Amino acid sequence: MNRIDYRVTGMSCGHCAAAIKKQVTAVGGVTLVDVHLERQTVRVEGSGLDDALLRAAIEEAGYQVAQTVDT
Ligand SMILES: [Cu+2]
Repeated sequence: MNRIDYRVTGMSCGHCAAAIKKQVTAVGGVTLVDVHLERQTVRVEGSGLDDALLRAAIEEAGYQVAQTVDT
């Protein structure tokens, strides 16, 4: 199992969180998506996670991935 944390800019409410969750959950291998609005982070857990696909999914939802957060 992998875990990747992204810093995502532009998320402001539950609708933003839901939009990101919907897109990212559709990426292969993803088992958990946890959006933290105050920290502006998105945590993704799963197996065989593809960083490029996850970033694309977040951008497709309409948000910018600023960086990956070291944990
Ligand atoms: Cu919103």
